[in-house]
Amino acid sequence: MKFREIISSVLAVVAVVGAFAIPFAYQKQRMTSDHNVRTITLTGLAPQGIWTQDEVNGGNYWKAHFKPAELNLKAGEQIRLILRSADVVHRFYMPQLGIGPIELVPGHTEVVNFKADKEGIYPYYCTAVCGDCHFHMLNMRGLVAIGKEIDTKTAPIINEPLCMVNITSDLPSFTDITQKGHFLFQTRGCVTCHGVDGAGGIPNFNYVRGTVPALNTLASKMSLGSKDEVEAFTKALEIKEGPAKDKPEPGLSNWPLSFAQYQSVVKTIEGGSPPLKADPNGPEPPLFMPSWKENLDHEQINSIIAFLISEQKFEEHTGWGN
Ligand SMILES: [Cu+2]
Repeated sequence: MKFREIISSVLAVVAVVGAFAIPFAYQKQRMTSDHNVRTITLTGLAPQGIWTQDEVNGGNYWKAHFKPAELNLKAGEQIRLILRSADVVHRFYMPQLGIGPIELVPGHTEVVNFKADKEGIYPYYCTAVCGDCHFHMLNMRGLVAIGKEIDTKTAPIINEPLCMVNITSDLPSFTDITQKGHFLFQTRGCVTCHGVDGAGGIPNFNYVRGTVPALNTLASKMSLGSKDEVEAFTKALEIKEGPAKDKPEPGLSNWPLSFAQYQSVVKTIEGGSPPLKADPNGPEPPLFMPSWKENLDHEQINSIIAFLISEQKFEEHTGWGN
């Protein structure tokens, strides 16, 4: 055999063996690494406003009531997170672990690989306003626990069935504007971020103020200094057209200022406002004030403002010098 023939035979053997052995070795390596990877599938569901690990398909989507995901991970686990949407566009965001925001289009799958090496409990959210139920679990919030157990008793879960109320057709009639405002505050989702009765205190990661602002001191921000002034401003809110700059309400000490502040509150509710970052180079805070102008009309906004100013606590004056 000539030298050249020997070389070409050797090469042929190498090629044949390689063609079988290399994919096999690759497969083997994949199998061993897959073995240590835990795969978790999370599906975003608009009608419940939750993420679920349940299998969601065309057959069970409308019938089933899915269980919110419970993610308890072992410290050090390698995770393969498969993200899906069952219906509309959701946006998955877990800022503390640096995952997302990832847009989830129905029919597509997104995969995120990460190592669960940071012990703690981390929230994740949907940051796309995906439907009426979006807000009711604090913007589709779920929790990932790494090396810890989630205490379901203390984990704040917002009253989920509230979002099932069809707001437009089920809106009860109210004679009292403050009560109507309270109902809207509870059912339209304001409560999930701004807290019960607007008391605030919901953490917002990398937000300059740390927690979502309280709204129960709105009256003093609107320069309403007493219960009487709140009542007077409420009268202006009760008028169908709402307060007007050139129609000062009697009994208010500083109508121009109160009116200007009122206008700025309306502007924020209608247009939304982006949250300021604490660390400018850090991730976007997950909770933000969206624009409500598509979901709340002017009278509804005025009734929410009436409710919020009624929540202000004023110091009692007894008239005896204290
Ligand atoms: Cu959403």
